[in-house]
Parts: sequence; C-alpha cells; structure tokens
Amino acid sequence: MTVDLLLGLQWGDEGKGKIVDVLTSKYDIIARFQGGPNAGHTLEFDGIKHVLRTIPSGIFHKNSINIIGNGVVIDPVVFQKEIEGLEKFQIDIKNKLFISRKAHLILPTHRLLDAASEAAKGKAKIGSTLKGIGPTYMDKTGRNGLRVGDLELDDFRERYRHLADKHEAMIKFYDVSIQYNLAELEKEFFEAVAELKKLTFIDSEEYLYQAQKAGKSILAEGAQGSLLDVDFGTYPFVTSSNTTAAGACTGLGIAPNHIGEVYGIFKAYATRVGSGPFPTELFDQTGADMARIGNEFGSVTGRQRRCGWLDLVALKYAIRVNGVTQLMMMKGDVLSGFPTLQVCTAYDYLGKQIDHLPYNIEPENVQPVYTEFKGWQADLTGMTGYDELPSELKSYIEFIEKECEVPIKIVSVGPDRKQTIMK
Ligand code: 2SA
Ligand code: MG
Repeated sequence: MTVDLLLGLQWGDEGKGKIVDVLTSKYDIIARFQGGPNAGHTLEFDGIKHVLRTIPSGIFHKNSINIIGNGVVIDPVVFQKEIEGLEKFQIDIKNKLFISRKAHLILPTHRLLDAASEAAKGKAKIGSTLKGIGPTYMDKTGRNGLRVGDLELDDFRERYRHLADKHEAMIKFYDVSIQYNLAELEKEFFEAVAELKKLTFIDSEEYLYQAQKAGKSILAEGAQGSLLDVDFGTYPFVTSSNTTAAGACTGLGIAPNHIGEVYGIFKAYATRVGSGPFPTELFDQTGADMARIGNEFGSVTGRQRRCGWLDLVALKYAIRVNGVTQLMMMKGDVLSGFPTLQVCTAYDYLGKQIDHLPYNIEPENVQPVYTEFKGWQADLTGMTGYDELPSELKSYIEFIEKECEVPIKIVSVGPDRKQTIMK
C-alpha cells in the first residue's frame, strides 16, 4: 500500500485539521511527520470545537491509529495538556496513539532560547510561536538533542542537566532580559515527562513498514504550510522543519516511491501569521473584512492573521515542490459578499513580469499582477452539492484548476465536518 500525504500549500492555517478529520474514516493510520506544538489543527464536529497541537487529527476516529513520527518535536508539558483536553472524549490513548522513540524533545530551555533569540532580533524577528521549535531542531541537526527514546534510559536526568546548563549559558550570551524561574519550569517538565512515559513508544519507521506490508492505509498529516518550509519557504521567515512532501519521507521513514496521493490544501484567499514577505497582503478594509469574516486568529497564539488575495504564483510553486495530485479549497464561504475578487497570476518583479517565485520576494521587489473576478452574494454554508454553488464561484474554481493543472476535489463551505462538498 502507498502512503497518502496531506499538506498545506500556503503559510499554514489552511484548514488541514478539518480535512484530515473528513478523510480519516478512509485511513487505518494517521501520522504526523514534522513540526510540533507550533501547529494548531482545529476540528469541529457535533457542535464541539477542538484544537490539536501534536496529536494527529485521526484521534477522534474510532478505528484509526495515530502516530507521532520521528520528524516531530514534542514538548511534554504542552503534550500533557493536550492529553488532558481529550479526557472528556474517552479515547483509548494508550492503544490509539504511538510515539516514535526518535522524535526530539522540547526542553523548557528551548522555549527560553526561542524567546531570547527573537528578543535579540528586535525588528527582524521571525514572529515565532515561541514554542521552542527552532532551538530544538538546531539541537537535532547539531547532534545534541534529547529524544523520546532517551526517556527510557537510566541517565536521562544527567543528560537533561548537561544540555539545559549549556542552554542557560547560551541564554546569557543573548544578553536580553527575559524573566524565568527554571526550577519551576523543570518541575513542570519532569511531571509531564512522567505522564508521557505512560504512553506507547515505538520504532515508527518499522511499524509503518509492517503496516504498509499488511495492506493498511496510511495518511501523513502535515503541519504549517509549504511557504514556511525551511528550504523552500520565505527564508528566514519560516519554521525549522520541511513542511513539504519530502518531509514526510524523512519524518516517518517512508520511501519516496511509496507515496501515493498528495492532497494539497489551500484557502480561497491567503493568510499569514508572523513576519515575512506576503505579496498579496491587503492593508485596507477588504483585508480587515476577510480577517473578521474568516475569524483569522491563530489557534496557537491568538494573533490576528494578515490577510490578502489568493496568490497563484506561490500556489503553483507549492504544487510543484510537493507533487500535488488533488487540491482542496477551504473557506470559500468567507469570500461571499465581496463585489469583486482578485487573484494574483504573476509578479511584477523589478519591472519585469514573472510567473515564478523569485529568490528575493521582499515587498519592494515584487508587485502582484491581478486578474479580477466577479464575486458572489449567496451564503454557501448550507450548500451540500457542487451544482448548488453560484456560477461565479464555479468560474473561480475552474480558473484555479486550469492555472494549476490539478483538479479541486473538495470545496469546504464552513468549519463543520458536514460543510464539505465533494466534486
Ligand atoms: P515557529 O514557531 O518558530 O515555527 O515559527 C516560525 C514561523 O512559522 C510560523 N508558524 C505558523 N504560521 C501559521 N500557522 C502555524 N501553525 C498553525 C496554527 C497550524 C497549522 O497556529 O494554527 O496550520 O498547521 C504556524 N506555526 C509556525 C510563525 O508564525 C513564524 O512566522
Ligand atoms: Mg491552524
């Protein structure tokens, strides 16, 4: 059996959580392969809204196994809260959620280092979620990190101390004032570690290999978005993992020739939270309206997201890097009521028209070139079939399909599982 991938094609918050939730009944196993508690996947069903951080979105489905792969970074403290949040759903966590021994641990000092690094950057800050993601991946690639499997060793505390002491020296080096009580943070950390150790640790690459051989269907769930990829995103305003398709290979141990469908999720417009270039960003009332109607506030940090028109130059780039085979368009309902809509189809780059993402996409170099569309007025949120959609929206969809050369298979018209139109 091949492994299907589900990825965000913009700057995160495309609505991946909802789609995984819609698709999970089709899959035996859902696996996360990168990122950590900087992700916030929102699921809504039966009138309940739930945000997942590190746990795969298949956790609410009765029969699916959920795996946190080696490419993920885990903060035991955030994780424990996430588990507590699931208690009311009476999920058999121990038998439904497996964690890779090779996943790296976020220590309290990683979070402090994140804060110190951002404070030292001043105006040039990334706008990190401050969850310790960058420093943890730095320790991973620097070969200093602690992994989930290390929790099973007798000398974990000594290893912890050694690394945390080094981090403290680094925090001092940054020479910024951040207040913290490490003893308290460590107490909380070790309590959470004790809880984490009650869960099931596995060698996830072996587990997934055997599962594939046994004919199990597997979905790899991405976090953040392609334009936040550490290699292909708008560096340095990116996260520290590979959010693109290749990340699923390294983050789970899936061989490239075992990848099947690649589902690419995008919003009918564009949003970004944190700093960095965003060519189609709107600074006017239209942008403010999108944020309000679309409830564009980060599920992790609560920050208001920057909003703008759909950028097809960036979307096509993400489709190519990921090898997307099917598109899913989210939040079309948010665009109802705008008299006209713009779609960016090229960039004016230093006076020349281009249709690819240049190395330097700073706002002073790049001006979006737009194609205008007529808006639609109808409320989409109660619609259930593609034929019901207004003709203007159908033209919008068909234009995107033609430009991207990939079919749009799902059109989402609201946050609930039921508000999903299959095309
Ligand atoms: P970090 O925390 O160090 O990785 O932040 C680096 C940059 O990446 C941005 N970032 C995000 N942007 C949007 N959504 C994110 N997570 C989603 C959420 C989850 C999702 O919060 O709902 O959609 O998968 C996310 N995580 C990191 C961040 O703003 C910095 O610009
Ligand atoms: Mg989100």
